[in-house]
Amino acid sequence: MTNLLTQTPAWKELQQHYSQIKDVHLRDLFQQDPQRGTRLRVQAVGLYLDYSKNRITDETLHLLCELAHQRGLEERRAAMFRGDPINVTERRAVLHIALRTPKDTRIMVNGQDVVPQVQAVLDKMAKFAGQIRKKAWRGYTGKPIKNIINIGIGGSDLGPYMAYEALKFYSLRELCFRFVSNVDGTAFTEAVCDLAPEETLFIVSSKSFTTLETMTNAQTARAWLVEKLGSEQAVRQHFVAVSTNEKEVTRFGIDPANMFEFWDWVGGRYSMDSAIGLSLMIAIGEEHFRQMLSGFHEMDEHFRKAPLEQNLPVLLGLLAFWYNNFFGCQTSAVIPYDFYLHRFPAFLQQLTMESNGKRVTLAGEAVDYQTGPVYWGEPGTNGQHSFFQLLHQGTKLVPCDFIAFRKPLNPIGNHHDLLIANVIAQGEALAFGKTEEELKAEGVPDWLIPHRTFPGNRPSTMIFADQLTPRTLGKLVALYEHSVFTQGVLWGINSFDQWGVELGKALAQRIVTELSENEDLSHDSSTNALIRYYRDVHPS
Ligand code: G6Q
Repeated sequence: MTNLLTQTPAWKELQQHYSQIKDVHLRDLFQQDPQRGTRLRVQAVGLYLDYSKNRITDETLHLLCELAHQRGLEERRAAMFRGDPINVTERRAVLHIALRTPKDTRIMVNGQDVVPQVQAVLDKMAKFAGQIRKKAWRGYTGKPIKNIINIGIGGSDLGPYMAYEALKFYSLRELCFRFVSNVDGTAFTEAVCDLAPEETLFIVSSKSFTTLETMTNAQTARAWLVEKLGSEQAVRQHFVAVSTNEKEVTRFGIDPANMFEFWDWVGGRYSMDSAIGLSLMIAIGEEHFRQMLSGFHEMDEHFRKAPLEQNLPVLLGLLAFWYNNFFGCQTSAVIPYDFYLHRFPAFLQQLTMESNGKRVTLAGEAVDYQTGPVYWGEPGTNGQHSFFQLLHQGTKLVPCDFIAFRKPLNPIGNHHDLLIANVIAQGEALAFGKTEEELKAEGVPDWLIPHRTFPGNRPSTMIFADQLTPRTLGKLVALYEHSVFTQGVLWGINSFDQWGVELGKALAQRIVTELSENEDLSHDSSTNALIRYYRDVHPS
């Protein structure tokens, strides 16, 4: 089934359907059906998904669901939940859903129930987080820990960093959290420049414990601490690890008792609810962390059980697919109208693009259709004063997801009304625009009319929830995880490997020695010249 997307009957029907619907305006769709705004929405698991401002009809949805069915979405979903090794290129199960499943479920991997292991690590995390929060964990000089620095990159950084920012409202404010990911020495320098080492804990988060950036930063952190505190003995009280690699953790000098484990069936970008979320648990406490997990689980269950037409992640995935593969949209914007979610677009970029930025099918054949779009975004209302111009009047069609909450966490004056009025207004303006006639009626002079016309018919989806809580965040992340999965199934690709990051890594290893050694260079002329230009100020 993998390479036959464009041969499926539903794809062919969708092509025909697309040619009929592609120029239909949202203004007409809304006029023809006064109930559209309440009919094309789903309220489930505490989220309100309004997808009525998308360029679809009932027929589109029906055909897209049919395509999902013909591409085997239900079977693939069952295979994931069962723990089958669906990450075929790495021969691994894909079981982030096991990280948030209730204690009494059984999920078998290679004949072993993984749920007790997950629960044991959660308990261990909770104990440690509690010790830090209650000041029971002491540093080398006997002082309590005040600063927590997560060292990790990619999946070992973006999730915990995003979630910490998202749930800062619930965090223990007397603790200071920082996230160091970049190998650029500035990242580490700036993170520690105002911190006392005797009050600082480093969490080295790395599934492999071999990642260049993370290990470089971890060694630098270790040297900084040992130099300031004057003893190697200090490492044990100031470093803990989150990893699958006990051997390397021990070699680094971290007590294996202070290693928080996860497993090869948790992909990096799907790991924020594993021990990779240790910094988050210290920040928000065990109870809130567990609430977040239950939010994830609620969405997992909804994804597993709800009919496709009523299934939030499936709908989101189908819409993304529709614009990507039929309207030819190259990008998709995600605009959270909540300042706490300011890292959410960056997190989603990895989740979506590392997962679905693939050019061959599961069977290794080149695809003859587009796969994952570019995701980008910024919080509203800020985006309105920068790139929204292009969304409204540019030549590109960019479907947008808006995320908003009914109740603010920080109610002051009428800020929240203004925020929500803006997000609702943007959806309306994008969909309906402003016509020549309307402008004329307002007395706009003829020469200015083309400049002030908004064509409309620009799609957006609104995800509305009650309030940004740990539980809601869990639901939102799982919503996108399963939307990515749905899209990957439609395209017949492996959403769970990331071979595309390997080549650059290997070349960097080679170039790093060439920068400092004066040996002959055998790259292309541009690469050789760049290396020589750098060597000029760093003679060996
Ligand atoms: C995510 C990727 C990647 C990974 C980082 C860090 O899905 O696998 O972003 O998370 O490369 O890897 P380590 O956790 O092994 O350091």
